[in-house]
Formats: sequence, structure tokens, C-alpha cells
Amino acid sequence: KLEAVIFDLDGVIVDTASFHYECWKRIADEQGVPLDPSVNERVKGVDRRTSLDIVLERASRSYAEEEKAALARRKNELYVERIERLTPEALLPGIEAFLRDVKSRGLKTAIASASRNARLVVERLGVGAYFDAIVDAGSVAKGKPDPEIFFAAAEALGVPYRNCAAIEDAEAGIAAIRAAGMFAVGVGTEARMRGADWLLPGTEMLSLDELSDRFAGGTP
Ligand code: G16
Ligand code: MG
Repeated sequence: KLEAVIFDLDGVIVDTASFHYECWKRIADEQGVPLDPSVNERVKGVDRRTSLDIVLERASRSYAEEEKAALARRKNELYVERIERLTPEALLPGIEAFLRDVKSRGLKTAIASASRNARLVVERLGVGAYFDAIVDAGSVAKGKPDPEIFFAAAEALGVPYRNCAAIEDAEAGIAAIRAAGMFAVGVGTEARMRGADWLLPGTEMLSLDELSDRFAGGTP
């Protein structure tokens, strides 16, 4: 029985991917590193340090650990400047109505995000009250596609993993949900959301009735 819905943040609740990309582009430009636009897709759902390694793949020299830490810090300063200005208008379509439905039917909700800024983003969007738990990269050892963050979210909610559905927009995220043995809802194109139990082109298509039906019929 469906008891909880776990949400990814970037790409599901809000589209902060363009902010991440803008900031990585700035870092790459400052370092004189060519940045392939495919990086935008590859850093989705991936934590900050791993994202930096992807950005520096085409660098002509190697970077010491302290230098990398400084670049990651600088990227985050640029990113925080942007998310400080987020307002509830940035919520993706249908998300607030869906959250309202989920809560009014007594289901539990959590955020499982690779972003250490998840709390700040949720606060700026004005949707903090809808969530029973927020689990971010700071509270787990292994990032997506490892299932750890989804298990941690289920545990924080006190709900068995089999009774959870989770929503993701990134390949690494869908893989993590599947590995956790949860019902996977994918937002995005079929090509990228392979493995999703239910595929939606956009968040405006989310419906709790349909999710409940599909969950009952196809629990992995
Ligand atoms: C998000 C983004 C990633 C970003 C990561 C870490 O993950 O999709 O691109 O690298 O957070 O963010 P921060 O630098 O704020 O810690 P998710 O899991 O919310 O999609
Ligand atoms: Mg995401």
C-alpha cells in the first residue's frame, strides 16, 4: 500500500539545473576549460564534488585537492546568490496541487536531494510545511545512483521502502530508486527515463489517483 511519496528536488519541485549550469560555466570559463553543453545533463542529480570532476574533465592540467575544494566553494557561492532570489513562482507546474493532495490523504512526504542547499531552496519556494523530512547529500555517504538516500528518506518517515514511491528527473536518480526497490516515477523523456515504472513528460501530469492505481498494480 502506498504510504509515502519521496521527491527529488532539482527537476521535480523546481528547475535549478539552469542555475547549476550557469555557475559551472562561469567556473569553467574562469579556468579556461572548454565546457560541453552535455555537462548540463551529466551533472543532474550528481553531488557537487563529482560534478566538479565532470566540469574539469577537459582541463589541460590537473588540479590539487585544495584547489578543487576552492572551486567547489566558489561555485556554491555563485549558486547560493541565485537561489536566494527564488520565489514560489519557480515551483514546477502542478507540484503544489499534487503536494496538497498527497498530504490531504494522509501520506508522508520527503525530499531526497543531492543538493546540500535543499533546505534553503525548499524554504525559498515556500513549500517547507508540506515535507515531513528532508534528506540531502550531507546525511548520506553515497550519492545517487546508490539507493542510500532513498532508504534514508524512508527511514526518516518510518515507512517500509516497499510502500514508497519516488519521483526523479535524472538517470542516476531512477537507478537509485530502482535499487532501493521503490516504485519509480520518472519525469522526462523516455530515452532518459528508462527503468521508470511510470513515465511522465512533465510534473503537470502528476496525479495521486493515477499514482495510487499504478502503484497497486505494479509494485516492484
Ligand atoms: C542537485 C542537482 C545537481 C547538483 C546537486 C548538488 O541534485 O541536480 O546538478 O550538482 O544537486 O547541489 P549542491 O551543489 O547545491 O549541493 P537533485 O538530487 O536535487 O536533483
Ligand atoms: Mg533531479
